[in-house]
Amino acid sequence: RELVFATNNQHKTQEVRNLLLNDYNVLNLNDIGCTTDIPETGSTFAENATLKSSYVVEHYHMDCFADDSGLEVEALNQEPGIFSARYSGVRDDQANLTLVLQKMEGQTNRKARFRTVISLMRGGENFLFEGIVNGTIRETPTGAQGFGYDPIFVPDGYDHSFAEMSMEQKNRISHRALAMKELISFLKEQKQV
Ligand code: ITT
Repeated sequence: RELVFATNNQHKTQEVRNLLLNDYNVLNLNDIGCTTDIPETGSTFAENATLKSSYVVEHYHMDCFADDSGLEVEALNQEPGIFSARYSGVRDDQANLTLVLQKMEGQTNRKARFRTVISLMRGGENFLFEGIVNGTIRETPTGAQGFGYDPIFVPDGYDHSFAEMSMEQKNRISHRALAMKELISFLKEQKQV
């Protein structure tokens, strides 16, 4: 069975493929020949996830799901939030992460969370799933795995940043994994109907 995941992000694709391994063959935008950078003009994760999933339904007539996610830092009024991919003005993980660290200099409240909202378009209906992981922002980046803000995010209850964890470890606790868990149980439930 195949499931379309409306993303251009290779890291997201890998994480999600790993989670759906036994159930679905996951096709991303590249795999279905879509080279558009789908405009994310919404003001919430849910709106942006829905814009991405709806684009595929409209142009490719395929059911699909999309993930919109980001880092919310308490001391920065929940920024970068929906602007996570281009916080520094450009799509550059290193520059974005550096900007967060700069803004957090001298800040004692280091609480943050990662949030993912997934929009699943099925038979013209939109279903939303959310995953959140709480943690703190490191003073300096550590680790080389993962992507985005992983080197500066330490999930609560752990001493290591997401970038110091294997994909399997991150997939046991991450915001994306939690949202995917909801999506997977929804898909399983639906099959019984
Ligand atoms: P698609 O829209 O094509 O899926 P994207 O990278 O543009 O890919 P988003 O619009 O959802 O994805 O932006 C999310 C940004 O938030 C992403 O570029 C990272 O900088 C950050 N981010 C999201 N999930 C993350 C994770 O698990 N670890 C680290 N950073 C993450």
